[in-house]
Amino acid sequence: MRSQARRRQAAAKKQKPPVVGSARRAKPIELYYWPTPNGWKISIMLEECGLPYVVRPLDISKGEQFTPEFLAISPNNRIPAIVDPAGPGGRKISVFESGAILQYLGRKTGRFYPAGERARVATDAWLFWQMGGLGPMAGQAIHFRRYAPDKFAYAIARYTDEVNRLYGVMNTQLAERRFLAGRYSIADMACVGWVRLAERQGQDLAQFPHLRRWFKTIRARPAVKRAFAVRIAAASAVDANDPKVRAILFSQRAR
Ligand SMILES: N[C@@H](CCC(=O)N[C@@H](CS)C(=O)NCC(=O)O)C(=O)O
Repeated sequence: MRSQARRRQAAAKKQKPPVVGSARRAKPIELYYWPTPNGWKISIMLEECGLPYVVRPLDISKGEQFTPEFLAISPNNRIPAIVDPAGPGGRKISVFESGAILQYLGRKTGRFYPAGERARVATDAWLFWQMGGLGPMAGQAIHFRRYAPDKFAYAIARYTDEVNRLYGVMNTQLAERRFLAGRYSIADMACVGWVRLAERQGQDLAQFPHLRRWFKTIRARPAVKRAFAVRIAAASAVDANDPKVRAILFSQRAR
């Protein structure tokens, strides 16, 4: 009897404890990050969900997005990307594309990404609207307004107008809803960083009162404040007029 008990005790010692609850979250998610509207989406979601994470700054002005190690995680050579040590089946997973990361974290936590089909469809629609519309158009508006070597009037007008139209779409949607898809969700998190840079896109929030109210509401959330407060000193020192930086960021072709 006694030896049987000893054997059981020895076997129990050998067995690793099941990984559950907070223990499972002991290993933080790695966030490959640079402080830009696409990067902010994910730091906001991680902060909102209270998920432990570590920031891995990836200096896109120095070309760190092209290292083989990073390309294995993010084949599009863009931030953000995450590595979650506790992915599906308890195994590590890496995810790139900010929209896919938001959906992944929403499914993982069950937060800010409603499970009910109607609410999920609305959330997806606004998330894809951001990914395919607001993000790319606002990015081009900023590029032609701030970074293009010449002031191409046609390009500036085209992208500034399109962003203006998109802001109008949000403003109309928000006239009767607190948030884009009804309740606060990953769709709002995807958009807020772009609206934060409205001025650089040639937009005045005074023209969009409902959008401005939405922006102020989200910006006041403690998690959003924490996400915006993540400082990367090297990023503030980047000089977009430095020819080396411009060659890395603005002349990319297939490799
Ligand atoms: N569709 C991508 C876009 C990501 C993106 O454009 N990231 C920029 C920073 S906001 C980047 O990494 N740029 C690096 C480069 O241009 O090489 C996403 O949403 O994740």
